[in-house]
Amino acid sequence: MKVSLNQKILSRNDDFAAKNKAYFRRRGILCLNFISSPGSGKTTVIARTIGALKGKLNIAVIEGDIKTDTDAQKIRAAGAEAVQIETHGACHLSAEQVANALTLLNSADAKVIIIENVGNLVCPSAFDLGEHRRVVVLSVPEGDDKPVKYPGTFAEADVVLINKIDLMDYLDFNLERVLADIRAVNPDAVILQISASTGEGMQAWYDWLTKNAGAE
Ligand SMILES: Nc1nc2c(ncn2[C@@H]2O[C@H](COP(=O)(O)OP(=O)(O)OP(=O)(O)O)[C@@H](O)[C@H]2O)c(=O)[nH]1
Ligand SMILES: [Mg+2]
Repeated sequence: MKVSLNQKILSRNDDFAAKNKAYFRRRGILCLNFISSPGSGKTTVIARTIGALKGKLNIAVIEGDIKTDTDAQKIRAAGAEAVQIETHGACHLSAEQVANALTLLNSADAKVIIIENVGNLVCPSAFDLGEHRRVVVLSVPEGDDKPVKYPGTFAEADVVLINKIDLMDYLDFNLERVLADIRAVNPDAVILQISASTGEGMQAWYDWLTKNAGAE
């Protein structure tokens, strides 16, 4: 009984994901789904990216949080349009919520839509939102054991951003282990080391994004 209810929820989600995909295709938009633990730096990465690519790549953002619109406010302050979804307790975004958010976006000329999912490394990876690529952010203070503890999320990443590398010297973080553990479940992911605070390593991320958005 429980299995069949889960199947129904996922199949309904897949229907909306297909609609979202069609929406992105019609408009020539690249859609990214950002997944990570709370506080790994998703909003900071996205806000810095908006600032760095202003005038070159038009980015709009859909923010997912259990409560508050503070992340959407940060994105607007960085200069991009943002729609906030409050999930009121749900630990992930659904494709239906994203479909509703798309009706509220005015950015007719957006080339990229970034969806910042609810912060955790478990539930979001089970729900296709219709995105083209998944970006998983892992930050140094979280510890170097996360890829082995949450292999499913890392296995489905197209890009892994190892963030907060400015803190590497102060914390016990075995980078070689992390790289090997990600590679073990996902040989193809692009892995980039960045600091969204200092800007170190961010250019490689901007290059990946502009190339994949067809805006080189
Ligand atoms: N030292 C350092 N701090 C960072 C970096 N990136 C983000 N932070 C800080 O980490 C904290 C959390 O960053 P957010 O961008 O809010 O993280 P988030 O993943 O969006 O968090 P949730 O939306 O709550 O899941 C903030 O205090 C940021 O200033 C970084 O590269 N280095
Ligand atoms: Mg955030």
